[in-house]
Amino acid sequence: MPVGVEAEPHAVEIDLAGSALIIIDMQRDFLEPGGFGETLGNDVSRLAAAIAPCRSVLDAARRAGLLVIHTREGHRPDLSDAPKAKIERGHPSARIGAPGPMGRILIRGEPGHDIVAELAPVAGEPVIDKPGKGAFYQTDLDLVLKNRGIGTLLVCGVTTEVCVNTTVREANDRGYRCVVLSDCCGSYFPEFHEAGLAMIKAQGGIFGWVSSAAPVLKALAA
Ligand code: C5J
Repeated sequence: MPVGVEAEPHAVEIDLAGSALIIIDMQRDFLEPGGFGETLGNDVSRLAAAIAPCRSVLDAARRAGLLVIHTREGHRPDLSDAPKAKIERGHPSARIGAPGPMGRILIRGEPGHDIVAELAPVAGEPVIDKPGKGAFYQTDLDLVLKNRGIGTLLVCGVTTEVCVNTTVREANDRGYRCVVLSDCCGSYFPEFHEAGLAMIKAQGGIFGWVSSAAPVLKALAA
């Protein structure tokens, strides 16, 4: 039985049985000092506001029996899946693979690659390790979703204009309906957060819908 969720550019009907919550890259490397985000010169404290709303939606999704998927951006320890162009980009204080206070920067298995404690995955929740910004690129996410009959994604995570937007665009092209929860996303740049959300819901919802935690919590409790 579909439930209505207040959203922009207009309310959206969601079939909970065919919906999944996907939490993008809520990793220590992006949210805590000493990780990838900080090496790029960002104020990582700006992302902390997304944790509590994400946690509320995560708890509600678990209670409602929704499929919950977590993603992590990162690379193999030998960097064989890290494009040279990505490693050499810009002038970070430490490059991908270099040692840092949370282990090697953006490397799988290091403490910085972990999802923050508040949102840690539990048994049975798929964790998708991705080498790129989009969660579909070089991963089995599409297969996991198809096998579970998922057509709608409730999308949370960081950063709004980078990995959240890239994943939503990839999902939209693959036929998924995406509802992005504004207060469950975050950016180092408040103006990019707003622009990232605006681009999704513009033109009648060209990439999907934008809602927030409260209407989704209401729908999940229904
Ligand atoms: C970035 C991400 N910003 N998860 N990654 O490099 O958005």
